Amino acid sequence: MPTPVLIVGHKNPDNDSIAAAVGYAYLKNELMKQTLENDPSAEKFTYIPARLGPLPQESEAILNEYSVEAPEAINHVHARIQDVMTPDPIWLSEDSTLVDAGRLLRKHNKRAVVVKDKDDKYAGLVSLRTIANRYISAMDHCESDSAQDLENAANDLASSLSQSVSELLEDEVVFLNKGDLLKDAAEPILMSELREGVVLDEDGHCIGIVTRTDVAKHPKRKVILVDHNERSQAANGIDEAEVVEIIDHHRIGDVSTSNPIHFLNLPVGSSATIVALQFMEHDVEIPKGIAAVLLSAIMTDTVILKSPTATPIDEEVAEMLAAIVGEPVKDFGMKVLSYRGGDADLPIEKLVTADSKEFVVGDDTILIAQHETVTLDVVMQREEEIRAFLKELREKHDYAYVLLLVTDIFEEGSMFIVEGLHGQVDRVFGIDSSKSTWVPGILSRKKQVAAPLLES
Ligand SMILES: [Mn+2]
Repeated sequence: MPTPVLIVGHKNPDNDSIAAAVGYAYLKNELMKQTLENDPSAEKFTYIPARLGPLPQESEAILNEYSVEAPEAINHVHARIQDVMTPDPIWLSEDSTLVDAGRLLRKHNKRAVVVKDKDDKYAGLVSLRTIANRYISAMDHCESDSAQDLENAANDLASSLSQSVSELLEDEVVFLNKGDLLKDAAEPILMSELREGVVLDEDGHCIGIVTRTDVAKHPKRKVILVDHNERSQAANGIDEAEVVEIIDHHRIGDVSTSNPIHFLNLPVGSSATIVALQFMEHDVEIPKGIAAVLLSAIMTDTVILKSPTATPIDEEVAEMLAAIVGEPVKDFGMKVLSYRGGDADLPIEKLVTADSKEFVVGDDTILIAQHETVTLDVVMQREEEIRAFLKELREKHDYAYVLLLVTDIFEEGSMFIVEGLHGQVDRVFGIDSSKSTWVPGILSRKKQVAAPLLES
């Protein structure tokens, strides 16, 4: 069995955390295949992409569109029963005899055998201990060493051999679920006389056995972190896990490891960019689906390469991936952002106030809000609703005016929507903002809008 290695992004995952996990798991599994071709005896690992929360809308859409499997949802990386159990334990049917049990235990050198009922469900456990007790109880006949007593004991033993196992089931068995935390299960197992636990599934089938030796192993789950390297953002139980690699593009945080690891952190626009670079470094071909997933994350993390965090490396990688996908970068990016649903369904309050700031101008207080978009027309279809909300805000907080900039990052300009006394805005920008007005070149609220308004 290959050792599983989880590849997981941060809590509350964004598209980059999903994409980097999916892409990197694919690459690592390909590299594992290559390793095994060269050396079949090499240690085997299987890389499993995982996520610590729901799929973002755009991730779900892209994964579906390109038929790429979504990462598995997990809640933590604590060691679980299933990480240590011996799966598919040896078993006997209910009508088996003690002889059958003894043979099986000897053959497999085990301490216990599962008894199944006719529906294949768990019926009980026969252990060496029960068998030994049965054996010893036959000695009750040996009150003396007389030939008669010994013969009685021998007869009793002989009859026990044909006894059904269902009469000899252990009564104090510890039952476990495969998802139970190992640390919670350890004590009951160590305390039980049997010192083994039985793992049942929801339907009552026995799927594994955990011995006290298994519990004592304290296995650490292996984890590769992508798109984060801070404990606060990492899976619960991260301190108990073994972080074996980190791929990230954020500031260096506080995840620590006991061994040197492959820690790749680059100041680029997305973790997906770094994953794509790793494909190139290892000369592994990127399938179309994986290319689409990675490109989608560059698109969302860098807002189609328009964000100040986007670098020339992101641009190059995006072009390379877009060539594989067979769509121009910008078209693909627009598609991904449109999957976010965003502008059409965004609650009005979020659209207006998610990025808004009050400023004091003389005796007046004003509010300048900004909403960045790639679908200006969709936003402007909601103009009436927006204006009603701006009016409400103004009355509630007694602003002189409220200005919403709807900034189109492609057209590189902003639509000015003003409610209230718009004279100042008109003077400073040379416009008539009694109705919504497009002002080209305005992208920065701070530098290009707030500053001149405050200085006027
Ligand atoms: Mn990211």
